[in-house]
Amino acid sequence: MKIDRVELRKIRMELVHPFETSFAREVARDAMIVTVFAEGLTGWGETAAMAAPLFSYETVETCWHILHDFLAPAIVGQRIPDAGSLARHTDFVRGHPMAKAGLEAALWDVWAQAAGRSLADMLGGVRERIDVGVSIGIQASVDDLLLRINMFLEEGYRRIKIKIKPGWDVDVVRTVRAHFPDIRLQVDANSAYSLDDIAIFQALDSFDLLLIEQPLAFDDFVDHAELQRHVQTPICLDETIAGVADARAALALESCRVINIKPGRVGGLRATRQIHDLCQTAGVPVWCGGMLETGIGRAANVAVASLPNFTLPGDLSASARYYHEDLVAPPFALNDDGTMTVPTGPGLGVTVRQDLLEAVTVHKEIITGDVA
Ligand code: OSB
Ligand code: MG
Repeated sequence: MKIDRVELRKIRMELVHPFETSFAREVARDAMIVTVFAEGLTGWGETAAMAAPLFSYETVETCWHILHDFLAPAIVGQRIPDAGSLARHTDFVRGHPMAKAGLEAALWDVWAQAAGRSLADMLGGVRERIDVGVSIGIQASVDDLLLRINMFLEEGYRRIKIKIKPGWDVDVVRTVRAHFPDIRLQVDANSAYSLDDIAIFQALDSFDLLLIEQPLAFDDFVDHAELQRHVQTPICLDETIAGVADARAALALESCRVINIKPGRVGGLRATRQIHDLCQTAGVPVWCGGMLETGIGRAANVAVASLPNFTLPGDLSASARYYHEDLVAPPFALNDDGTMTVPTGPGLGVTVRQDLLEAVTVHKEIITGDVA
């Protein structure tokens, strides 16, 4: 595929409900959308970085810088038939996996459309419907949290994840478990604790949690391995796994027993597949995390979640759980059995609502490769 031009845009989408983690309270999602034009086809990608460097060092502005000044100019005018060739054009940039993943996603959409195949099919997906869960932020009170869990269970979600932080952990989980003894439940600390808190995680062992996500530092492998040796519940890494090398390190050091793969965090769909395969060989289950993506990023995540070793429910909720109106048609929705259907049309398998996209666009530029 010869790349004709790349369009970059920053968007801002208001969230239906504020989303609070141990690191921030978000009322809107700032993100970048990448559009690749190649041989008459149009492909779409989304970057996972947020406005501030609180989840990882990348931000919307660093993604803009890296995409605008380095990655897009490196591929415009080039023939790029697959993800391996793309990597040869973009590997010169050290790090910045979120910027790389946004561009790679748009190219995967183009490659899949050119092949007349769905993205899920191109990636090796094996499921028509996926199990999904919902990630619930920190609430003003435990009663509010119980109400929200109840609402999502009634909507059909079959796995609940709650965010924890010091002061909002063991007692909250105990109360949730008392009200909902049988639900599939897991927690996410977003790096809010240290090894001094081992007793908190040992206390969580009594609540039959599926996993404890990213309890310790965002860049740590060693302390997570130590913690895993002292708790029964599987530790799951999110922030720590920013690429294939990190997954190899985590497996070698036994830093976790589960990995949350976010394509946008690990550098893209090729890296996602590599990590998926490494984990499958190691007998480590994976699941697809989320970064409050719009339907564009969500479509790629849903495709990924259809791969064989994605055996735990993903943080892949319906469009309406995040946004009043999503950027794609049809929006993502739950089936009656609480699953989500993997699109089967060519590429992402959903249509981008360009009128709506324009309305949420804050800034855009086209990189043509012509010298200005
Ligand atoms: O840690 O998994 C996380 C959202 C933004 C940043 C980090 C995380 C999250 C979520 C929400 O938990 C997942 C989703 O529903 O998209
Ligand atoms: Mg997480």
